[in-house]
Order: sequence, then structure tokens, then C-alpha cells
Amino acid sequence: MRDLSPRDLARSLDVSESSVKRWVDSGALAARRTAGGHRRIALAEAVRFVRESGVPLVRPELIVGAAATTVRREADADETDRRFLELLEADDAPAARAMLMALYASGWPVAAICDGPVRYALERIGTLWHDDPAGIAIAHRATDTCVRALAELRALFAPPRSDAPVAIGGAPDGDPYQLPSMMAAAVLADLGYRDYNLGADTPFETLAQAADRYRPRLVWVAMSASDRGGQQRAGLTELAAILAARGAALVVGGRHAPSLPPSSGILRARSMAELTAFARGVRMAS
Ligand code: B12
Repeated sequence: MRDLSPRDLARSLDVSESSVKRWVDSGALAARRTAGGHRRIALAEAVRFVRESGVPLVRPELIVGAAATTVRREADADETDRRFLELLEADDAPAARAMLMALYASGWPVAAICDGPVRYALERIGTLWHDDPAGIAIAHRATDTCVRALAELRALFAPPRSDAPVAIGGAPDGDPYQLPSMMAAAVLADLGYRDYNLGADTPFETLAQAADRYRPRLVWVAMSASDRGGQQRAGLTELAAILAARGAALVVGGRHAPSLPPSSGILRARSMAELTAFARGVRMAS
């Protein structure tokens, strides 16, 4: 990931270069020096500073790439959703990735990016195949672009602290959906958890074994595939009992997450925003 000069960052924030140098010299913004003594700011550090300081990112395209310009101009979320859908339909992966990076750099929570443009676009793309066989390829490409974009966003997150609470999770056996679990992992990482995503198609016994190994405070299960024969529901209930004995909280979500009574000890969340609220609560209690 590239480093920025004070000039690059100043132009993207529409402030003077000397302001950026002052932030560096005061320690508010970390920078390294080149052999020639010039300040260089890592992209992840620049994004952290922008998100935390609230200084508006006027020209995101200067730091995260072209196509990010559109984000800045779009005041309302609906327009952002539609624009992201257009980019995925056109299979413009670099622009789609730059757009999500720009939203993040502009201060959008990771959960809002997932619940907003990504969910909106995939919901619509998911209906294309009903009328056109090419829709399947578009859906596969869109998933790949979103997977890569999330991985790129994650490179901007601060590394977890050594005492960070651990979260593990995945999608059950027979569930091929990658993105929901990746999203949950990214949301939790951004909240300061040390996350271990076991990914799609993970049997419940594997999750239980992983809980022994990683000792999580929180476990997520993403359930997007239909539960033929009720096996997933049974596996989930068993996992809940195992985790309760270890003092780990269990949260499930996804299109086919079952509704369970509160006595099951399982929280059902409908969005990444709800996961955020729950995970903050678990953190505060630990
Ligand atoms: C990509 C895709 C696939 C890919 C997945 C590739 C991959 N490696 O991930 C593949 C090719 C495998 C696939 C297969 C199928 N698919 Co498909 N697929 C999709 C598509 C387009 C996107 C899925 C996705 O990633 N969405 C993004 C996620 C993040 O959105 P989300 O699930 O809504 O999640 C949000 C919330 O639910 C919540 N959430 C989700 N999980 C979790 C977890 C936690 C812990 C929390 C807190 C919250 C949470 O937060 C998310 C963000 O807001 C959807 C369309 C859609 N609406 O999503 C269809 C869709 C789900 N598929 C569908 C169908 C029909 C199928 C197939 C049956 C097609 C076929 N004939 O083979 C198979 C079934 C596979 C199976 N075993 O179940 C239908 C399902 C219809 C239904 N009634 O259930 C959909 C809705 C498309 C449609 N409109 O027809 N699919």
C-alpha cells in the first residue's frame, strides 16, 4: 500500500501542506522520514487520521483512486447504493473497490457499508438470473469484487491490541455464502476484536473445536442457505450450549437464521449494525 506525501494528503483534504506537516510534528499524524528527510504518511494512517479527526475528505480520489470522486458528491445514501450497483453491473471492479475505500475513508462505519451499498447491490444483482442467464456470471463477479474490496478495506484497519477480545465464526456446513461471514469478521475487526473467520461451509463441530483453541468472547454464525431437515437449527442449539459453558456469546444472522427463544442464549441479528451494537455490549462486559 502506497505512502502519501504531506502534499497529497493536504490536497485531498483541501488544507495547506503546512497544516499537514504541523499535524505530523505534533504527533497527531504518524509519518516516517525518507532518506532525504521528507515526511511520508502510510495510507492506513492517513485514513485513521481522517476518520478520527473528522476533517472532511474533499478529494478522496487523490488517496484511494479514481471513481471515488462520485462518493463525495453524493449526499444521500440511496444515490450511493445505486452508484455501487451500476459499478458492479458494469464489472468495474477497480472503481467499485475505490468507492468502498472512499466511503470508509470518509467516515462510514464498516457496518453501514455492508448493510448499505453492498447489500443493496447484491440483492438486485441476485434477481438478474431470473430473466437472463448472464445474471449468474454477474452475481459471481460481483461477489468476487466485494470479497476483494473487503480485504482491501481491512488493510486500513489498526491491528488488534494484544489484550483484544477474540471473535470467531463462519457459515455452517452446506452454506456456500462467503460474504456474510467476511462482513461479520470485518465489522468485528474494525471494533477492535481479534477475528478468526473460518469461512463458508464450516461444520458446527469445527466451530466448537475452534472455540477451544481460540477462546473467543464472541462467536458469529452466518446462515444464508436454507436449512434442509432442520440440521442447522439442531447444530446451532448444541453449539450454543457448548459456548454458554465457556462464557462465549453467540450471535446468528443471515437470510436463513432461525428465530429462537431468548432462553436459547442465541442472539439473532438482522444486520451488521445490530452486530456492532451487540459486539460493543460484549466488549464492555468483558
Ligand atoms: C452470490 C450468490 C450466490 C453464490 C454465492 C457465492 C459465494 N461464494 O459466496 C452461489 C453461486 C453459491 C449461490 C448459490 C445459490 N443461490 Co444465491 N445468491 C447470491 C446473491 C446474489 C448474493 C449473496 C450475498 O453474498 N449477499 C450479500 C449478503 C451480505 O447479504 P445478506 O445475505 O442479505 O446479508 C445481510 C443480512 O442478512 C445480515 N447478515 C447476513 N449474515 C449475517 C451473519 C451475522 C452474524 C449477522 C449479525 C448478520 C448477517 O447482514 C448482511 C448485510 O446487511 C444472493 C442475492 C442476495 N439477496 O443476497 C443470491 C440468493 C441468496 N441466491 C439464491 C438462490 C436461489 C441460489 C441457488 C438455489 C441457485 C441455484 N439454483 O443453484 C443456490 C443455493 C446455494 C445453497 N447451497 O444454498 C436466492 C435465494 C432465494 C431464497 N428464497 O432463498 C437469492 C436471494 C437470489 C434471488 N433473488 O433469487 N448464490
